[in-house]
Amino acid sequence: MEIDVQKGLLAANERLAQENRSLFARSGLFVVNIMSGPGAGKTTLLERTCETLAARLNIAVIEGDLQTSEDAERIAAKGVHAVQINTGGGCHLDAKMVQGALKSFDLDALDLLIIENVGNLVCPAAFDLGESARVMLLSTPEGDEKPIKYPLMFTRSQLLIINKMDLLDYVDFDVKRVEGYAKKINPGIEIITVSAKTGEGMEGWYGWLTGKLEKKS
Ligand SMILES: Nc1nc2c(ncn2[C@@H]2O[C@H](COP(=O)(O)OP(=O)(O)OP(=O)(O)O)[C@@H](O)[C@H]2O)c(=O)[nH]1
Ligand SMILES: [Mg+2]
Repeated sequence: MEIDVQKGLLAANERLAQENRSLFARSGLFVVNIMSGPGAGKTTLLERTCETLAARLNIAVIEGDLQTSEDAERIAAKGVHAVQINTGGGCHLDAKMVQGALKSFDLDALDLLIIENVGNLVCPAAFDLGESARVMLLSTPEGDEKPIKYPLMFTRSQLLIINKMDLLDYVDFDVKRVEGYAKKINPGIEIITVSAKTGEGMEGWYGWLTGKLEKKS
């Protein structure tokens, strides 16, 4: 019975995700869903991304959080239009919440929409939002065994960004080990290493993003 309810929920979400996907396609918009555990550095990465790319790309951001509008305020401070969705305790965004937030944007005028999902290593991976690509962030203090403990998120992502590389000397985190685990779970996954704090490696992320945008146009 419980399984049926879960299946029904996911099927209803999938229908709305397809509606979102059609809307995005009609506007030629590239949409990225960024997922990670709490505090891996999603908003920091997006702040720096907005600082660097907003001059040449029309970017908007949807921020998902349990409560507070702190993350949307951090993005708005960079001059980028950001809308906060509060899930009221829910551990992930769903396609309906995103559909509601889309009313705040002129999709035709945008080049890139980035959705920061709720910080959680499990739930967000199960819910399609209609995005063009899923990106997962794993930060070095979280530990290098995460791909085998939380495989779904690694399976569902096209890109893994390993963040907080500036802390590598202080934590037990073997980048090669993570790469090995992640590729075993998802052979097609691309992997880049960055520090959203110092800016190290961020060109790799910008290159990935702009490559996807060019392919789309
Ligand atoms: N040392 C270091 N700290 C970082 C880096 N990126 C983010 N942080 C710090 O990590 C903490 C969490 O960063 P956020 O960007 O808020 O993380 P988040 O994933 O958006 O967090 P939630 O939205 O709560 O899930 C902050 O104190 C950041 O300054 C990094 O590359 N290196
Ligand atoms: Mg955040």
